[in-house]
Amino acid sequence: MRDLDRLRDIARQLRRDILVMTTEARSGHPGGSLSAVEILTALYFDLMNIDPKDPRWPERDRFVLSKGHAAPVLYAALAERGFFERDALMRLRKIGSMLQGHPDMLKTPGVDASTGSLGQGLSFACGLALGARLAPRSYRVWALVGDGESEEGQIWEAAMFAAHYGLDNLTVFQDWNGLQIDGPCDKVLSPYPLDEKWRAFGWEVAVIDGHDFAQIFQAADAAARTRGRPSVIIAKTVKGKGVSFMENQAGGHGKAASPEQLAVALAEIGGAEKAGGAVGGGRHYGR
Ligand SMILES: Cc1ncc(C[n+]2csc(CCOP(=O)(O)OP(=O)(O)O)c2C)c(N)n1
Repeated sequence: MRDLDRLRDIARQLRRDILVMTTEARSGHPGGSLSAVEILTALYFDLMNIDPKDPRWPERDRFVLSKGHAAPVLYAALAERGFFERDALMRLRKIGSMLQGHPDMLKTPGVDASTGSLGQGLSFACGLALGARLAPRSYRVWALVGDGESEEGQIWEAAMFAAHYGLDNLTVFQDWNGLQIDGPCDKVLSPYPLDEKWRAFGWEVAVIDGHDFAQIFQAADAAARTRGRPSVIIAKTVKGKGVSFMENQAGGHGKAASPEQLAVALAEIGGAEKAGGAVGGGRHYGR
């Protein structure tokens, strides 16, 4: 039996950490991180077979953050899961820090793929999934792809590849928040309708509310049972979810909250400053 209340508490903590670390860095991408919080919480605190004490365990499930600019949500999940100390979050985007603006698999424990150049991560995930079959190993591969990212042609080449090789150990979440850097995806270069496209490419498709844990688990469990083809879970989300002045705002794509805005945002998110945690850096944001 899954404890969804516990997962909601973790999600709240990840949201707080995303906001605090980006404000501290004075840069980064809170909106596209906040939209994916429930997906990463479900992955790192339930779905994935991982061991924080052994980040390079060969049998571990792999996760590829194909929309690499959402690094803050990945770092928040990894810290909360125990891959590294929470203090590290406060060095996001600092020179020499292991937490760079985009994930670096050579620097950060728990990061399986270096990403940030949109469109490439799904191909990397396909390679990992095919590699599991050839090794053979029983791990699953998970990826998170943006809807704006899906305007990249390479996403669809990877989609074709995964279906051609019947990569049923690959599950993709697509963060359907409707926005990308310059505005609504359907105005910039429409990737819609997403479900019909994936189906046409030979994928098993589910469409869910990406903030609803019950729906995430139902779709992920169904994907794990699917044989002979890869699965995509198209997750309807809200960019900036949880913070009134960040929700559905394309303008804030790569903009951190000011310290004053942060206090308001943390009050809206709720929860408490983490005891003993360095997030807040002794500055006690949001009190
Ligand atoms: C190849 C490449 N082109 C452009 C960019 C700049 N860029 C960063 S984020 C972004 C928008 C991505 O939209 P989406 O995937 O929907 O992300 P989300 O809205 O969920 O944050 C763009 C164009 C990039 N990182 N890589």
